[in-house]
Amino acid sequence: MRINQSMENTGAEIERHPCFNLEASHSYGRVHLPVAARCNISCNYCHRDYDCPNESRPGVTSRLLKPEEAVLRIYEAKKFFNNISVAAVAGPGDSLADPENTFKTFKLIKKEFPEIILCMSTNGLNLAENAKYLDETGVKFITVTLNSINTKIASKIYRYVNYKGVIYKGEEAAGILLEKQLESIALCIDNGFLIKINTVLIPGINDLHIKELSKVLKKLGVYLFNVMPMIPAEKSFFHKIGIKGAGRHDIVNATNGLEGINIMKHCRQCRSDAAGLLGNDLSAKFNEETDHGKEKCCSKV
Ligand code: CLF
Ligand code: SF4
Repeated sequence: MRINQSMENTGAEIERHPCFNLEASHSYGRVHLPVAARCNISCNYCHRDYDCPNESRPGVTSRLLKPEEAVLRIYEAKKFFNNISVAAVAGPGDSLADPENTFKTFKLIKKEFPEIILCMSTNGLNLAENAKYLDETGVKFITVTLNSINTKIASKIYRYVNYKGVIYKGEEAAGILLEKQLESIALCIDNGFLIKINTVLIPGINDLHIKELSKVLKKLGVYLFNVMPMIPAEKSFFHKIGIKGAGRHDIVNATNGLEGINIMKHCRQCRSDAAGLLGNDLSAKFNEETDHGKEKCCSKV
């Protein structure tokens, strides 16, 4: 199925995307807009009092923004750092679990800041069914968190998957999630989206699986592969049973020698309300000075 209308400028936009391009990260910044509260799966390293650890550092509660407040957030961020090239929705839940706010936010930003690149991260469960709307909205850069292509391994990572209102568990849940992830990655790549894969490295669970995973991603035509260390959120299942987070050395060991795929090495595991340069998060600064977000993130699915 061909869905895309407007991918011809993606190449030029990479030059201004701080995550997809290391060079750009030195001078261009991004703003994360925490408008997506809910999640449709349950990762064992996550606790829903905290930001989504797939694209943010756990242990920091966020304030949710309404789409209109998200636009104001960009104006505020620009006061501190003007060279904002990317606006993204990266949680604190999943961007597409309840996509209304995410799409409304993107539409408002496109109108107010047509030059800003739109970016989004998701667990991929609802991506295929939303790909057409993302394309129409002008989103070209998408991150999918894919932790395993083996349902046995994946069943140790996810407590449940809520697909279209039905709760699945165990390998059945892992199978549904994986099928939707692979379907949506292939669909998006076929239609010109630039896809980055985030994989959360979990010692003893998927750390020996990265090479196999990278081969599948290469075949699919993924643009960038980002293996990030798991930081178990306090009160998460992994935290409770004592599974330790991964360190930088685990990432180096797991990604060393991978061939045929670009490896991201400059990820900062940003908060879902991060702003500015990747290496210099401004969110704390303007969170103190402004108070557009009133609702605290503590949204259970
Ligand atoms: Fe945000 Fe992610 Fe878009 Fe970047 S972050 S949604 S691609 S604009 Fe970047 Fe932050 Fe790493 Fe993400 S450094 S956590 S990779
Ligand atoms: Fe938590 Fe993110 Fe997993 Fe949802 S996708 S359960 S918010 S880590």
